[in-house]
Amino acid sequence: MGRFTPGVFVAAGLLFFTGCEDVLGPPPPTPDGPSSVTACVTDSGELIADLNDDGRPDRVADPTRQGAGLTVTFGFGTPYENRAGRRALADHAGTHQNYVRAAVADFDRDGWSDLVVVAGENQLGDDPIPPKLAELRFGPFSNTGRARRIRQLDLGPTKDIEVADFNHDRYPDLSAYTYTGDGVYAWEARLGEPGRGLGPDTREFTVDDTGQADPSAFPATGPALFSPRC
Ligand SMILES: [Ca+2]
Ligand SMILES: [Ca+2]
Repeated sequence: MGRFTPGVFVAAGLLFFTGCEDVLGPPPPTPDGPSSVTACVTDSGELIADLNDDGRPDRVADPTRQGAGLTVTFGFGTPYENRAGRRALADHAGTHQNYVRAAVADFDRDGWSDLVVVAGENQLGDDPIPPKLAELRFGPFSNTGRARRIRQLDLGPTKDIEVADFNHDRYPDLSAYTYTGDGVYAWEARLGEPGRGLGPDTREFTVDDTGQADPSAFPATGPALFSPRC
């Protein structure tokens, strides 16, 4: 009793991070119901929704449509505007991974937009490098990308991601441009499903594994098909 061992310090450190009581703050409390802000999409394809459940609309923009330029403006159009790019939304991983890609959509259609984050080392050379981080964070999520409910995704070595519509149901899907090695890329689809959104058990298929797939040819639907126009 009372002896501090390295194991005690490791355990304390794990509690510190899993409890999210560090400078990046905690995730929003679990909401009682859907957001009071109705999600909509602007003429230029930006999603307007309350992502962090503070009652103020937030704006999601990604001019690249491939997860590489995602920026959220929390409190958009209010005196409380606060911008967060994909690295800030990736939590601690955002500051020390070579690449970070992020996408936002309400994948499980519970009325709260969700955040997908993929991060790791850049793909280079013969062997694919699995991502260090591949997560679906169920909304609402904080200005630092923290959520109470997180699901690990089995995305392979990934270069780009985007919100897409493959099977024309009401659930947003995810398009992933993945590295299969030796300079060859494949284009994969992960289908959003009721209740689960995305996960290792949701349906997936390869759209193109010829190595010729050009990410600029992705069906760049973004969130536009899944929310009404503003
Ligand atoms: Ca908000
Ligand atoms: Ca959701």
